[in-house]
Amino acid sequence: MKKRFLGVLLSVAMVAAVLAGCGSSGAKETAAPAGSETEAASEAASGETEAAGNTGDVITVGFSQVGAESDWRTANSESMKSTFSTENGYNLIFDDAQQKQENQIAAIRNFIQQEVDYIVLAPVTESGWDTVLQEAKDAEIPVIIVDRMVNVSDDSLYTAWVGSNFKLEGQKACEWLKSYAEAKGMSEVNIVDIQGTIGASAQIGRTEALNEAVEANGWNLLAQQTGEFTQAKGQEVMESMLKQYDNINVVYCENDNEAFGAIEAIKAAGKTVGPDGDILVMSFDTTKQGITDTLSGDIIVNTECNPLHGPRVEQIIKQLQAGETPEKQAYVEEGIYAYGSDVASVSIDGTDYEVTEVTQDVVDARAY
Ligand code: GYE
Repeated sequence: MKKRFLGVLLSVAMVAAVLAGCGSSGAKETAAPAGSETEAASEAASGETEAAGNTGDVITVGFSQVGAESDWRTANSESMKSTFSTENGYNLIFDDAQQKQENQIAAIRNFIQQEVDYIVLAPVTESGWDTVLQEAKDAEIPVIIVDRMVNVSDDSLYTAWVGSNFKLEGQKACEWLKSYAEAKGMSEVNIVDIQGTIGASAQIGRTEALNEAVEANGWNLLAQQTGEFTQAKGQEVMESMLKQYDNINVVYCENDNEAFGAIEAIKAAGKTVGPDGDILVMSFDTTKQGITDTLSGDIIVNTECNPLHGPRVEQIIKQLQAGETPEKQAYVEEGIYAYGSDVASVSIDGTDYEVTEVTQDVVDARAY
């Protein structure tokens, strides 16, 4: 008797779990795009999903992620996955585009076919989205852009965006360098720029800020080349720059992983990094490893770029679910982290931004 009752309960739970995998929109059972993971579906298959009281509440989110190029990206993917979990009432279809826009476009078309409730897009580059976003709009699926921006002719092609002010990040880094160079009496700034993925907002903003600072301060910009936000490419590019120029004293890496690669290349070439070394390494992101390298001085300044967008995107979805209008564009607040206390703050367009000296406590507090 007891056994039979349990059996009935189990099958009810399994049916509910399978239903939960279908999403509230009654999504058709079409195949997920290649590289996609459907959380609820896989958990339902393994029988892990709890019986949901009201399966109609499950929200299906299709997330097109750029790739897995950096520590920042890993932290960002984890934030999205832990927020849009089955336990939190979501069916997340996660697609890794391996840094290719064509894969992102294919993923979005699949999400549309599957009639997901929301499409979330972390776009690899800014341009080239008009057609596919129009398709999503025609299908009446709200699109939320996260992290980098899209450059579209019509703003109504997306519902909301949340991410960083990449130009401001670059300005903070450059103002810091200007003050540091003054404080240290550096007679010349011979700088090279290892850029991010060309055409990505994070690259565009950070490069633009550097170009303006080079102009304004009379720095010597020796070379500028993409490292595609990866450690391997960062190392390769730094190696070749070191071969070409023997007077580099600053490298502006547009993310932490490029900085890790650049540091390897500098050390392999028999040169040193750090406050008393041959080359100052600048970086962006402040991931755990990045900030650890800032504590040692290997990275002299690291401008924060926050990857924890999961809860921010969820907030937008909650507002939409409640019939509210989320902010069209929202910037995340970010800090500046440096080795030592030579520069206390920087000022950009009349606003002061405090510089945090990295200590072991700061490193310990960094979760990703
Ligand atoms: O800085 C980098 C990542 O778009 C903000 O992309 C993001 C950037 C981040 O690969 O590490």
